[in-house]
Amino acid sequence: MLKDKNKKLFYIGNMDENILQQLSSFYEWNNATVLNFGTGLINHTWKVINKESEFILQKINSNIFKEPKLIDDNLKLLSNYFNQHHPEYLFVSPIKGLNDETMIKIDENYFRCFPFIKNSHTIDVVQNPQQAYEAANQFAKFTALLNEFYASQLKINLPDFHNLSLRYHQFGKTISNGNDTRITESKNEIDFIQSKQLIVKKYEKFIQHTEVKKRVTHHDTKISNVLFNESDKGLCVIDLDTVMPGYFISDVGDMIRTYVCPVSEEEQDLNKINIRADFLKAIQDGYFSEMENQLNNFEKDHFYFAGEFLIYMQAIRFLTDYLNNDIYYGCKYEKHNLIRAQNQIILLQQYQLSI
Ligand code: GN1
Ligand code: MG
Repeated sequence: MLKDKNKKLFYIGNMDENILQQLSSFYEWNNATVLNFGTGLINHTWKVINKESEFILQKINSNIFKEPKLIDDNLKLLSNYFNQHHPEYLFVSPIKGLNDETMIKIDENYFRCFPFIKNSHTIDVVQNPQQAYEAANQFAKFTALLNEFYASQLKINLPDFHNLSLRYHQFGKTISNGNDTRITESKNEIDFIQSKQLIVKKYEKFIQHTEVKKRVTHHDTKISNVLFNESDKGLCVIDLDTVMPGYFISDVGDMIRTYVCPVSEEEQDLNKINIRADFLKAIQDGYFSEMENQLNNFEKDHFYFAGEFLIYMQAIRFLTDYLNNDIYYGCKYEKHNLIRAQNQIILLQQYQLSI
């Protein structure tokens, strides 16, 4: 806990005290309480309670987002578009600091601060099909409202983020260059990934098809990236750092990956993994309620494939990271990324049996 003579900041989180003092002058916080917030794997997030106002403060992981400025540029483009064309849409933009910037650089750290939307909440695991419907509807609405927005204006802040061919290729390199002990230990998982290479081929066929369109895509559609109101109606989507031009299978796929199973990728008891068919149906209904008219038949035929694509890619990403000594996702216990990969492998097997 930290207390300063001039500015009172009550700090209960894992941030450098000196950085926090500097930030508080950009945002004029006084008498504020700063708490750890959220469950994201990449960026660090805090909630700041300053008198009557509440904020979400986020530090961008610049090991992953090499040019954090690009995120800021994209948010500005989107915010301007929504203001002009859909002013009724709740688009949560970062607020300006006293220097008039929406991104504050302190030493080598990049921060931004969002207003906390009153009476909103997020959820970590989807509990009922209605929540799945609402979330899918919100992600679809986001893409649908941006139909006329020229997607290729957006900066590519994570090149090849959902490029499955490249992820598979990187995985292939890692099984010869990675940590030898871990490679031997992960033989079953490596064999499994290789046995499903057909998914890569299907992905390549999909993206090469002339009718497949690139649209504004969120690329991280887990349920915790949707704001809900008190009656569990979706309000809007958040965590827009990975918004880039992309394919609808990325967004639908990550929803399937994270909503159809009653437990998350963090679950270590793999017996708890199963597919909830009614939740899958809810994702489809929620997504199509906004996007059905914008997708062509070829795309619609790949609705279920989206789940295979994304679960498989996430299994590859966790396993590759394990074999690379956890450099990307980090880990909270030994074998964390191996268990995450096993979790996604079981999920993929069960999903393929269910469709
Ligand atoms: C990362 O940080 P978070 O949890 O929002 C990752 C996603 C993965 C997810 C797996 C930039 O998202 O792609 O699906 O972890 N984001 C990045 O939990 O790599
Ligand atoms: Mg995210």
